[in-house]
Parts: sequence; structure tokens; C-alpha cells
Amino acid sequence: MQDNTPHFRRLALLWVVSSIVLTAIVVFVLAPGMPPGNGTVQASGQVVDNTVLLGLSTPVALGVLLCLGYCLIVFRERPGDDPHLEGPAIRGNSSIQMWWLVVTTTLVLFLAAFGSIELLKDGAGGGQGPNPLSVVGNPKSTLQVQVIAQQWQFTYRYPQYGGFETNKLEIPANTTVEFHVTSLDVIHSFWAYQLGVKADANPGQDNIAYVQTKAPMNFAVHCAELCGVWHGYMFDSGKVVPKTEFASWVTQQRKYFSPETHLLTPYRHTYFPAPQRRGG
Ligand SMILES: [Cu+2]
Repeated sequence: MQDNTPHFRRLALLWVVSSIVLTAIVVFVLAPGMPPGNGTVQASGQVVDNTVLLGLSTPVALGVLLCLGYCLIVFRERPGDDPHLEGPAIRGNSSIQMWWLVVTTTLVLFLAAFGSIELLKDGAGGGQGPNPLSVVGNPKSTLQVQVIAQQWQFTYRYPQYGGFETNKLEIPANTTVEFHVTSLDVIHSFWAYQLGVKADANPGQDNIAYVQTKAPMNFAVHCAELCGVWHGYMFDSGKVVPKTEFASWVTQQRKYFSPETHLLTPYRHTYFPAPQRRGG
């Protein structure tokens, strides 16, 4: 018996309508609340990137699921059906093949270009190694903060303020910050979640990551690389504070640590501590 139901047209219509509705819900309702939030320029950029990715993958996922659901319901075997009966194979449909190639190629090439541009635009919050391809902000007004990871804590040095080292991370609002991330021992990762920054902290490496802060806020700092038994406890918090508050904090810290600062290794981008000697 010939089945004259326009299955393809029905499915296509279902897909178009549900894609429009669901993609709009995803892009305008769900996506704006996605992590890591809009606390910094880099974090907002990541939200935008995630929105584009999710918006584009919604119709694709919907197409697969609708097709599956449609086949399960409409083409299921009913009582009395001949169990050997199958639909005719679709072969040699050049227009389907062409559209398949055009759509998938366009999607993939667009994402490759979009991803590259986004990564270069504002540093994207990841570490770029010692010679960043994408330099963010005006180097004259950029605040340098060195992030030193070690088992199992982060400390921070402020080279523009005498190079003092503290275990508190404070940075000013509406400022470009250049993090120089390194490690004294094993591999760690500096993950300041709400800042949209995640940069590898490797011994002997100066890994530069930028962040452009907006309004004051608190943020969490976690180590994001398994680095030993207390890795899970390697976290603390930091603050983005108004510029005046930062100025007084940094002066106070500089003074507080001044008796010790001259005992520290002079500020460098990497440190090679003497190897530990065991057993005497
Ligand atoms: Cu760690």
C-alpha cells in the first residue's frame, strides 16, 4: 500500500516551528543567566560565546530528537503489520546531499571563524603564555598581578607596588588587570570563576591572562588542576573594589609587608626554588 502522507513536510514544519520557539527561549531566557555571569568583560564574552553555541546547537539537537520521536511514533509496527515490511531506501537524492554538505560546512566554518575572533578579541580570559597574541587594554594603565601557585595555596605579588606578596587578591574596578600566573612546584590552574579567568599555573612558566573588571564584586578562586592531596582545599576568594579603596588597601598591604618584602626573591616572572632535600 502506497503511503501518501507528506512525512518530510510534516517533520520539516514541526522542526521549523519548534526550533524558532525553543531557540528564542534558549537565547533570550536561559542563556543570559549562564555562567560565569557578567562580572567582567571576559566573563560577559564567555556568556555571549556560550549563547551563540547553544543557540546554534538547539535546532540541530531538536532536528535529531524530533526525527527520532517522529519515527518511533509514526513508523512503529502496528498489530497486523507485516514485520518484514520496510520503507524504500533513500539513495541518490542529490538535493538532500547538497543541502547537508552546505549547512554542515557553513556551520562548522562559521564556528571556527567566530571562535578564533572571540579568542583574539579580549584575550577570552584564558592564559596566553609569556607572549600574548592578544594584548588587552593600554599597557600604561594596566595593573600587573602575579599569581603564584604552590601546594596548596595561591599568593599574589604586586610588582608595581614594591613587589610585596600577600595571600589576599584585591583588584580595582573598571581596570585592565594582567595576571602573570606561575607555580613554585607542580602544575596548578588559577581559576577565578566570576572573573571569567582560568589560566594554567606551571612551574618555570609565565602565563599571562587578562581581565577587564567592571563593578565591585566578590569572586571565588579555585585551583582547577589536580595538584596533590589537598587540591580540593586549594581555594580562596578575591575582591574587585572601587579604585580609591584599592589605592588605600595596596598602600596598607605594602606597608604591612615591608619588613618581609626585601627578604623575598626579587620579583621575576618565574621562580626556580632550590630542590627540597629529604632525609637530612
Ligand atoms: Cu593546585
